[in-house]
Amino acid sequence: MRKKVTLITGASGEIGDALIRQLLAEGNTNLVSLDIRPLAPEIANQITHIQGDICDKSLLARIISEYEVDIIYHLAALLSTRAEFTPEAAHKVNVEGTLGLLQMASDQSQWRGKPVMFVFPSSIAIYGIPDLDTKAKYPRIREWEWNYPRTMYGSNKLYCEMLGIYYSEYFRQLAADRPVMLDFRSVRFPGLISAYTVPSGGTSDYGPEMLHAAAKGEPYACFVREDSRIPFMAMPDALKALTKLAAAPRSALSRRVYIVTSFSLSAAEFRQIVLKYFPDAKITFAPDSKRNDIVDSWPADLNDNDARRDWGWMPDYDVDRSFEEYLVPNIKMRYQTKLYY
Ligand code: AKB
Repeated sequence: MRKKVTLITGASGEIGDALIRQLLAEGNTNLVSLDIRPLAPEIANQITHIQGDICDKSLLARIISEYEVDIIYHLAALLSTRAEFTPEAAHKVNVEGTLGLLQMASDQSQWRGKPVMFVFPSSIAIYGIPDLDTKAKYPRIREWEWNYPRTMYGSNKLYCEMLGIYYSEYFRQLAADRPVMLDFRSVRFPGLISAYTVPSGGTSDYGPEMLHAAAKGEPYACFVREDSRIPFMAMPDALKALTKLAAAPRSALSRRVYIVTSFSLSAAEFRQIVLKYFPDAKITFAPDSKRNDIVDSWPADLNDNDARRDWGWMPDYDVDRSFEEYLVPNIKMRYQTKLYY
C-alpha cells in the first residue's frame, strides 16, 4: 500500500517553507516536498524531501509510484520580475511544470477513484489595468475584471488557473465515460510579506525589502514611486487562505479561483509604518519606471467578498496587527539572533 501524503512543491520558497513549518507544527507527518533547492536545515530531517526539477516527468512518476498523493500545494514558480528577464524559462517552470503536475493529479484521481485536491496560489499579477486613471476608477477589483496580464508571470498564472479549471471540469468532455477529475482550488494573492524570508524576483518585493532593510539597519532605495499602491498580506494569512480553502466542502464553493486580500498601502504609507517601528531607517525613493509600470498595472485593492461568503475567508491580520504582532517582533528577533534562512 502506498502511503497517503500531501505534496508541497516550491518547498524551499517563501510560502513553501512557511507552510511546511505550519503543517509540521500542527502534527502533520505525511508530507513530501519537492524543490530544486534543499530544505532549510531546521526542517530538513522532519519531512521527506525530493530535490529536483518540477519539469522532470520521471521524478513525478517516481513520486506516484511511492506515494498516494492526496493533496498538492503547488507553490513552485518564477516570480514576476525574474520572469521578465528569462520569459521562456519562466514559462517552462510556471506553465509546463504546472501542466505536468495537473496531469499527474488527474491520473491519480482516476486511479484511486477520488479527486486529488490541487491547491494553487495565483496572484494579483493576473490583472493588467491600462493606466492610472483607470486604476483610480476601479479601486476594488473583482475576480473577473481586468484579466489582461502584462507580465510573463501574470500570463502564466492566469493560464494555469484555466488549466486547473479545465482538468477539474472539462477533461475528456467528449468521452462516453467521464473520469473522476481532480479538485482544483486557487487563491489570488496580493503582495505577501513574511517576517522570516525576503522574497526574490518579485515586483511587490519593495514592501518586504523596505521592512527587512530597516530591521537590519541598512539603507533602502524603493524602486516604485511614493504614490504606487497595491494590496498586501502577512504570511500567516496567506497560509490560512490556502489551508482554509483546501478544507472547505466542495459544495460551498461557487468558484474555483478566489481573490483573498488583507490591506492596501501606497509605498509612502508603507514607509511611514516602517519608520514608526524603525525611526532611524533610511528609506528613499528611486523609482525604476519599468518595474513601476508593472505595479501600476496591478489593482490598488481587491474585493474578496466571494471568498468571505463561500468559505468564511477573513484575514486575521489587518495592517496594524500585521506589523505590531507578526512582522516587527519576529523580524527584530530574526536579525538580533542572526537566524537567517
Ligand atoms: C511578484 O511580485 O511577482 C509576486 C506576486 C505579486 O505574485 N509577489
